[in-house]
Amino acid sequence: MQDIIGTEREVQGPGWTSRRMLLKKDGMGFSFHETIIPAGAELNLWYKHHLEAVYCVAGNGTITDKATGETHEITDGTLYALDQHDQHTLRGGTEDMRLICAFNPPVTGREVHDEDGAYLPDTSED
Ligand code: 9YT
Repeated sequence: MQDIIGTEREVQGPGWTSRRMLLKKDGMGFSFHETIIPAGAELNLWYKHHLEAVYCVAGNGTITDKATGETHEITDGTLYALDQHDQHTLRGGTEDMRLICAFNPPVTGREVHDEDGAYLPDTSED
């Protein structure tokens, strides 16, 4: 992780910082990230083109499933899996939340969140 901080593999947006440990170009078939959600942040996300599993290893927060309105607490040891391209809201809690995330298909590192909080599908060859 020390090798990634401060490089192009560390990416920041409003309410998140993400360190991409594995990207598409690393050839694993998935991408693998550490994402920090600061206390009190709110993110509206929708990975329309990706499946995502997220495991919390520190801090706390919540996730709300926009389809059902259900909110789940997230703390050290919580896993959530977005297998339905679920629209969701992620909220930081009282302490910065540290999340380990895997994406299938892998993120290339060039995506930007669109107006829905989605990443566009990857059409690149590398
Ligand atoms: C928590 C979450 O959705 N993390 C996704 C990874 C992050 N947005 C990134 O690396 O782009």
